[in-house]
Amino acid sequence: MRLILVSNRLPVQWDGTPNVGGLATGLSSFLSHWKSLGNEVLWVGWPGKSIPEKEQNQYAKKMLEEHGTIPVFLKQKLADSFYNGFCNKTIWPLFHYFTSNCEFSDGTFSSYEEANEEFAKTIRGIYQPGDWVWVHDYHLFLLPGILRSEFPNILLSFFLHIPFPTFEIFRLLPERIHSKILKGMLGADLIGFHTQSYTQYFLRSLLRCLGIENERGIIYFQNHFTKTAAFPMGINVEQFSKYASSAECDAIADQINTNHKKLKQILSVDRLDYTKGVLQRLNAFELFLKQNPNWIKRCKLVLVLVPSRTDVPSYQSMKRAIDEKVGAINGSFGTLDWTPILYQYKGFPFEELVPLYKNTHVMLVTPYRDGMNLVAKEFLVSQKNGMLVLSEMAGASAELPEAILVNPNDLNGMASAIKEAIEMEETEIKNRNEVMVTRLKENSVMEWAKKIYTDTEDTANRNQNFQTKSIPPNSEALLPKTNEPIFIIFDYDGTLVPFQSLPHLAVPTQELVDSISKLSQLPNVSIAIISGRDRKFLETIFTGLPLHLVAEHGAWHRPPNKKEWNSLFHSNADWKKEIKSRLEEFTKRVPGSFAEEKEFSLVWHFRNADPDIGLNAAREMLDELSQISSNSGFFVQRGNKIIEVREYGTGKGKATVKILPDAPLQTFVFGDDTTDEDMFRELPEEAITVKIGKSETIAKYRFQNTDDVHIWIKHLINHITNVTHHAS
Ligand code: GDG
Repeated sequence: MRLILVSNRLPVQWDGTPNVGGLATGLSSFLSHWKSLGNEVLWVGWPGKSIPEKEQNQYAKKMLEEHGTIPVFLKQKLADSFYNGFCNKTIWPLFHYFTSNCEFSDGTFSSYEEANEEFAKTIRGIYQPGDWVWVHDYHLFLLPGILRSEFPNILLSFFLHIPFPTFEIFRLLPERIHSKILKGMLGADLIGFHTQSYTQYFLRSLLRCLGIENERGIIYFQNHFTKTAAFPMGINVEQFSKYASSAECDAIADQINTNHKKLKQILSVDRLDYTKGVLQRLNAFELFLKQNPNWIKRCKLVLVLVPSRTDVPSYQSMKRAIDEKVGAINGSFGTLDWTPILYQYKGFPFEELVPLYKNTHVMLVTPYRDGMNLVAKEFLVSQKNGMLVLSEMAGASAELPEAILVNPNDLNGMASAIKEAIEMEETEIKNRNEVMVTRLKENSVMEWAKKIYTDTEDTANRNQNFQTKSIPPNSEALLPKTNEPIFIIFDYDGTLVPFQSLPHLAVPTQELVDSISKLSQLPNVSIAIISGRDRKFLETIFTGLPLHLVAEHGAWHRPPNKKEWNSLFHSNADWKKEIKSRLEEFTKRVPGSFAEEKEFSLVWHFRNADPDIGLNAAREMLDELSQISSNSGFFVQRGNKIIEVREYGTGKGKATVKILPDAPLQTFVFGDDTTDEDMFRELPEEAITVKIGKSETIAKYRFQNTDDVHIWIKHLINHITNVTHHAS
């Protein structure tokens, strides 16, 4: 299988030199493994520079041959507005909770859309069915949606490397932008986040911004399922630990250390960015020295800052502020024979970075906000006896609770954490690190990528199954095959009529009533309406029609042309009183919801409630009632924006069996809800079972909506009339 990896930047820069970053380094082991299984990899991305049009073919050829990469060519002006504009001035600050750094502009968003289209264009040129396409990060939110609309069966994953913010932050994006972002992401089969919280925030934004619900993290949107889940990115543990224990690493570590042998090393390694909280970290170090003068001349802070976005004015002024602070601390605490901060404004090769980690006693990873932070993990597998001080706001903190966790806004807390770490007993450090390292080994970057692949494939299979069941309503497969009598069963709400805000508003059109009437009068045709509705409602709606009516999920039956209702089951509804008062309590709490009482059941409706509050309360109710339902004579079932509590043994399935004549029949059954699955289950194998709508089903076929049912009824009438006509 071929993997097409898509990220804004390629693992090599425009001139072919490697691009330092978590993704390229981390994924290398997985990619080698993937290739060793006989698979191919193509990496699609922007080279980071505009390439003149006449050189593009030559350049693309060279990049493919030498690095297996496919460049996306963006004109300089577009790249500026897309990357420096919308990506770095809007999404990056907003998703890291720096709302005041955030700029909103329709112009840069248009460029963002255009750039995503350019990526799609490049992929269109190479994509072959069967490829796995894996899109990375916030630069390409719209790409999955574009690809899905062009290639409905594409196997497609999306991974977000930065945090997904809470709904209140996300909604700060103008509606036309945030809805496009969410819908774009939903084009993927799988959306991965670093943590459970980011996943929850995303799901909540979907609910609040677009009203889209999820079922345990699975979303159904535009005829397609998307799974969302947390996949904390790991590192290539073997690469780091192997090199860290090599003689070469020790030699370099020794060399670095010669001038400072007796000093305990505190280390900080970051790309220079305001999200990293570098100035605050320096303030904390200064406070630590003030509060603990005994550590003066006994420690040093190695501050590595990798230059980044150097052409952006705010980054330049941040750099100046850091330079000044380092100068001030070194000036006020330093002496001729001791400089507290060793400041390195540059990147180091891997061969020097690991020895630096290994020499370290205290590793400071204290960003204000960070999607994951791989430096913390790399340090842990490379260190000899070093303690990690980690910000609670880094995604990594969810996996590394044995580190000393700090709030980067709490200066005193940070200074105390440095003291605690630098003075911690060796055995304590070892014990804590051992647990974390074991965890990191189990969740390496290799496992991460494999899990993303298998989960994407699972969801794609689910989509495939779903697609194969879908059938047009006028299909031959849905027509009677023999001369045996026909028995048709329809559920009511969601099958014959669409849902409405209030149950009494869901009534059929005259046209539908006429169709059903016509069908019911054809020779050898019987029709049953089996619904959760009460007797009175069904009687009123279908007055005068020769139908079997079954009310309250099978509790009552009225045969065609009869006035009397028979009870199909015996009831002992002792449970109703207690449950009714519970439902009323929920109704008081959730504005817009209401409870409905039927003879053998109680229904709580939350269709008109705030979607978020309604859903949360429904989950709580389901949980609570399920706990007490055993041996209580009732059971609880979730329906479409309702929760129904019903007398035990009154299901539609059992009722269907009771009303079906004991003779050879061709049976057709239509239903949309979980309660209808009982009917599908109880019917003989030959029955034609049809599910209306999207959720999981055991039915043989699927219709998209109630319109399909209406078309089928008309189609059947025509078919029977023609057959009878030809026969006579
Ligand atoms: C995103 C998210 C998330 C850094 N300095 C040097 C160097 N590095 C390498 C580290 C590490 C990588 O860069 C940085 O990883 P981070 O995790 O900190 O962040 P990014 O990749 O920039 O950004 C972040 C990540 O994606 C992964 O999903 O964790 O939250 O913002 O691998 O080793 N490498 C070398 N010399 C350096 O000086 N060789």
